[in-house]
Amino acid sequence: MTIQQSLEAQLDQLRQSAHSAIATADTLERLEQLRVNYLGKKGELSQVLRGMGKLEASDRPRIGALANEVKEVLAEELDRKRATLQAAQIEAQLEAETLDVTMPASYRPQGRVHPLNSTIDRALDIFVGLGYTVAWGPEMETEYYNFEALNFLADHPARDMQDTLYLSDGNLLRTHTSTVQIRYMEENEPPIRIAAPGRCYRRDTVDATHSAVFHQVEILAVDEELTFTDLKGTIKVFLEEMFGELPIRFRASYFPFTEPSAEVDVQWQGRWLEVLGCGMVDPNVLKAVGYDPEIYTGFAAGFGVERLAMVLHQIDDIRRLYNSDLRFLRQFS
Ligand code: 2NL
Repeated sequence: MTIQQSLEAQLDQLRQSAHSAIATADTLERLEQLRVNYLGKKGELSQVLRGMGKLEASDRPRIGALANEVKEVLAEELDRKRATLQAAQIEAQLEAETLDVTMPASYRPQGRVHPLNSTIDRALDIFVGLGYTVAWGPEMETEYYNFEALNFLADHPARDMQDTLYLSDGNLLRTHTSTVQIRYMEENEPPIRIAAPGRCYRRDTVDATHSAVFHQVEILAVDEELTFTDLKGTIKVFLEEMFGELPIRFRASYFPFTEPSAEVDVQWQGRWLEVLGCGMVDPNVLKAVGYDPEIYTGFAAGFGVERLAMVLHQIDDIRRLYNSDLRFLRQFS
């Protein structure tokens, strides 16, 4: 066999083995390895061509052309195979990243507004509709804001350690949201109309109708020439919006911070039920915040949110409102 024939045979052999290796390559890495092995600088084709030095000069063009043809054919096969493998790779990636929109969603229970909050919200909506502004204040208070400014005498029983939660530093947990109204009056001149909702505390033994933590909404209006009639009209509108049209009655009562004072009952499902307290702001309270009681008068009212929610929803035990039993709470929307 001549050198020329031997080279031709080698090139043919190279082409065939490369062809089947390329056909069976199943990764891009493997394909690149084949390219380097067959067509790279130190690859098999280069090694065959090194043998061309021994050829007659007249035979070189033929073998050269043949070598070029093998190189081009293999390069083209490599390109085609690379394109196929790349497409398959993208296809596999898309397959792996597919979102299954039919998969069941994770369960997220729907929350509801707590009956205490919905009662507060309803009351505030009514007062905001009447032109009142909602005011907030701290739950930890001083004796001054909780008692003195509200005309409680120094020896009033409510100030007793028996009834009020005092903190070791001499502060206390507010027993009503009147504190918010005192603070508001200190900062604002009449006319004012405010509603003060919030959490209150008292030192009490818990039973079906008492809780050491409870909520209150108080309202306060101060202006020139406000009378008890304005108070009665406001309370009537509020109770009618809260309960619907129903009989109401005012009974004379006593609070340190109002004079005169009254308690209000509604006739609800055949029985008279007390739902709030109210009165004309005591002149001593107006003086304490720097308002002139010769110019201004005011009326105020307060109610316990728990009691109102219990009446509205026929709840028999206040502790249900604090148990966080979802079977109970889910009944209210
Ligand atoms: C009740 C009675 C009431 C007030 C609260 C008040 C506030 C100021 C001045 C005067 Cl700053 N009065 N608030 C007045 C009358 C009654 O609440 O039974 N609450 C549960």
